[in-house]
This record gives sequence, structure tokens and C-alpha cells, in this order.
Amino acid sequence: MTKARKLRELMARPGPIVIIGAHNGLSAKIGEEAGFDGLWASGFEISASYAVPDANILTMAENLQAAKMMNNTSLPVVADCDNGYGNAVNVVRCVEEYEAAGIAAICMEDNIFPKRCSFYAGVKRELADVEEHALKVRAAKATQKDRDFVVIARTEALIAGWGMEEALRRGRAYADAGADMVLIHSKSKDPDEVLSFARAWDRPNTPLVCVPTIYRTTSVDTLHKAGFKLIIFANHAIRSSIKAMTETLQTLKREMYTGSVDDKVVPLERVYQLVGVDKMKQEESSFLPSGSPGVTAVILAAGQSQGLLPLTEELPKPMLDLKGKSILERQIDVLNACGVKDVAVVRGYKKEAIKVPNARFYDNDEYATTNEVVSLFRASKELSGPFLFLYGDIVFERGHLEKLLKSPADISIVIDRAYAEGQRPKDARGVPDLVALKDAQEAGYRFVGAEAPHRVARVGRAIPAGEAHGEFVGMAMFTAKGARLLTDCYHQLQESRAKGGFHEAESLRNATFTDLLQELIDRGADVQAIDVYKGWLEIDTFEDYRRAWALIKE
Ligand code: SPV
Ligand code: MG
Repeated sequence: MTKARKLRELMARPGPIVIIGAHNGLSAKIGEEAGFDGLWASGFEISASYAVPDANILTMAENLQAAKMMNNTSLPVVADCDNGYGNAVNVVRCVEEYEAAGIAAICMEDNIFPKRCSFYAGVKRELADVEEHALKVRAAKATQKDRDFVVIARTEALIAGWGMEEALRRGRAYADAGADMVLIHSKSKDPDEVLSFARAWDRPNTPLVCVPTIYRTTSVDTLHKAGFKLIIFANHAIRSSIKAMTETLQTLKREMYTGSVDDKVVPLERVYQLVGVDKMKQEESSFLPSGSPGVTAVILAAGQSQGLLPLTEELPKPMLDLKGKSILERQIDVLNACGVKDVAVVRGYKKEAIKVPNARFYDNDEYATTNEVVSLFRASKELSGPFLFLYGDIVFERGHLEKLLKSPADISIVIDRAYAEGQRPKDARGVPDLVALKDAQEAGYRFVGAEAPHRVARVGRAIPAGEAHGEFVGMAMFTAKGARLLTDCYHQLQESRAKGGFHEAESLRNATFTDLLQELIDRGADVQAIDVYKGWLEIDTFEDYRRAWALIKE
């Protein structure tokens, strides 16, 4: 539906139409969010946003550009076009351009060019000849292509002190020239002027418009009952922002640290929401080549490890030193080298010891009584787009990550096909996460990773070793769609599964990542296995740790 049609529907509906003044995309968004019926592309606000007087100093192109930014919401925009930026010839171009931009309505006042804002005291104020302005209205109506496009004619007769009779004479002339609505403006402190204009108004097919800026205690209800259909709160967005900016900047200048204005500013996230960062992320994941930056790595580093006590008495496992760098730092180095710069870490046990630069942190303070799935969803903010999943206690070759990042599947997990050889030392982690594939080739003495990845049939510790094709390495990747499948699944489970076991876990709260993967597979999700052959370490026991020291270079 066109914006002009939307406005026509509002005009046909009973009750007042209340629109809010705005000056750019942001104020328009906030006006939409606040629930107004439409937007007033206010000349006063747009001029103020350029820090110039509201006096035809900005060009039509500048005003139109601002109106276009405001038109990026679902609301119809009523554009304040001053006096049409010149004579009737200028009005023709003005209507052509605004209509082509999808603006629902324009408003033209009977000020001569250049105009002066209605409220400036002590400025020279002259009105155009009534016939001349009526002809401008005719020009506008004759130019519009879509019959829904709305032309509002405004008289400044009361503002200029020319009296009620002149105001009515002008209003009638503009209605008779074809204006769809007539705006009567007043700078009186009480509403008597506009109310008596409405009482005397005798063009019932031409609804009235008012701008209650100076008669500011009169309610919309009163104005509507008096006969006004469209009511414009013209300039409150910019006036509130001037107040807020002044207070914030003066405080900052005085206090000289940014936290001094915490209570005066919105969190950054509010800005992200207003400008549509989530939408941008979706677009990135849909339209940029996969494996590019835009993937967030979510590293689980919340658990407490028994196998490495007393080493882990003071430090969580991911912070254990491996020749000058922690496991976590080594992971982040590889991630960064592969173009993944966005890293989130879920902490729990000894969380204050987890320190790495440029990562976002989430905390699972219930790490002792919950498990990986709970930890993962502590970082739920990070799961709205494509993400990489990593256990915080693995060290892996860069090639494995590169292979995973290139995977086109919505859900991919890295599996070590060497597992089937049974070379695992006895003292390695008690029960590995095994993976059974659909239609897998055997990984024998010589082995080439699959050209096309295999679908995972089962994953978990309960799979008999003889049926397994590999071991889950603790690395997975989800596209935006995969992430959506995962989060939807988890939220449904949360609602439906307060009690009872969950795959290999006693409950959802105690579920591991592989339990959730199995749930996705059971629900029909396509989980693909990326084959690797060794080239990774998990540090779970002293023996693992010793082996890592021996294998890793300085
Ligand atoms: C505007 O908002 O630019 C208007 C309304 O034209 S007023 O400022 O009251 O004249
Ligand atoms: Mg104006």
C-alpha cells in the first residue's frame, strides 16, 4: 500500500490523526516506535538540525533528502514544504519530486519567498496574495499523478496579524482551489483563535489541521471535538534532543570522564537496535560469501575441570599456560588469523581469571550445577547470526578451522576420523564424544577426507566404539539459519521440558552440546561432519597437558 493511501485511510477513519515532527531517519524511527499515526517532516526541525534558521535557507533538495530519510518507516510522511520553495512553477517541481519519493502529503503555507518561521518575533512578515497561493494549490493538485497524494494548504493570516476574516477568506479560497486539508496556524497562547476558526469553517469536505505548539495545554481531544482532523506535534523531537545533548555535553566537559553521563545516555545496544544491526547481520549471512568475517566465535570456558587439579585450583582450564600463551589465547590467535575477530567467551569457574583482550564475556554463575547448553545460551545474544562453537580446552590446527569456515552447511561439526584407528591412549579423557555418520567411507590405513561432507546420524558418548566413524573435536559452525534452528529448538525445549532426562543427560540443565546436537538431528536438522585427521588436542588430563607441552612450539 502506498503511503498516500495509508494517509487517506487515516483520513477516512473516525478520530484524530496525530503526527509527530521529525528531522531525520532516527527521529522518524523513534516517532514510529512511540506509536504516532504519521510523521511531520518539519521545516523547523530540519533547519535546526542544520543549525540554520527556518527561513527558506535550506533548498528543496535538502528538505526532500531529509523527508526521504524519514520515509524509511511504515508511517506516512507529511512534508512541510514551506511556501513551495518559490512560485507555482517551483511548486510543480516540488510535487513531482516529493510524490516520486513516496511522500504521502505536502503542506504549503501562504508566506512569500523567503519565508520566516511563524514564531520568530520582530522579523519582517509578508503574506503572498491569496489568489497567487490558491493558484499554487491548483498547480500542486494538477501535478500529482496519484489521486491519493494529499495537498495541505496553510494560511499564516493569524500569525501575520491579519485577522480572523482574512484567515477564513484565505482558508476558503485554498479549499475551493482543491486543497485536501487546510491548516490554520496560530501563535496565541490559548486556543481561542483556532477554535473560533473551526467554528466558522464552512467547507465540511476539507478537514482542518492545527499545530498546537504555543497553545500547548489544549488536548488533542478538545481540538478534535472542535473540528480538527490532523494535529501536528511539530518540534518536540528536536527540542528534547537539544536539551539532552546540552546536559550531557556540559556534564562531560565538567567531569572529564565518560561514565559521568551514564544516566543521561542510552546504552549502545539501543542505538544498534534503532539502526537495525540485527537486520544487517542477517543480510551479511545471506549475501556475503560464507567463511568471511561476520562469524562470531563462542567459546565455552565455564566448566570446572577435575582431571587437572591442583593445576586448576586457581586457574580455569582455558587459561592454563602452554609455553607462554594460554589455551584461550592460542584459540583466539588462530581465530583471528582466519579472519574471525569477533569472540565471545562464556565464563563460570574462576571467571575473574579469564582475561583476554577484545572478547565479550558472558557468565554462567551456575556452572557447578549446569552444563554446556546452559553456558552456551548465556551467550544467546551472540547466537542471532552465524557463529562458531568451540570448547575452551582444545588446541587445533588452523587448517581445521579453515575447513570448517568454508562449510556451506547450516550446521557443521568437525570430527576426527583418526579415532576409528583406536590409537587413543588409555589415560586420555574417559569417554570421548563419538560420531556415527550416514553412508561413511571407512577411515582405514590410508584416508582422504570426504569430498562432500557426510550427514551425522548420531553423536554422543553412548555410541559403541565399533559403530563410530570419528570423534567430535569440539568445533562446530552454524550459519544464521543453523543458529535459528538451534535457538528455536532450545526455546521450545525450555518450555516443554522442565523435567526429565534429555538424551544422555539427566535434564536439559545438565545437557551437553552433543545432547542438543542429537536433538536437532532427531528433529530432522541436517548436521554435516567435516572430516579432519588428527591435528588437535584436548587438554583434559595431566597426560594431555604434558603431551601438549611436548608438541607445541614456543
Ligand atoms: C514546522 O514544524 O516547520 C512548521 C510548524 O511549519 S511551525 O514551526 O509551528 O510553523
Ligand atoms: Mg515549517
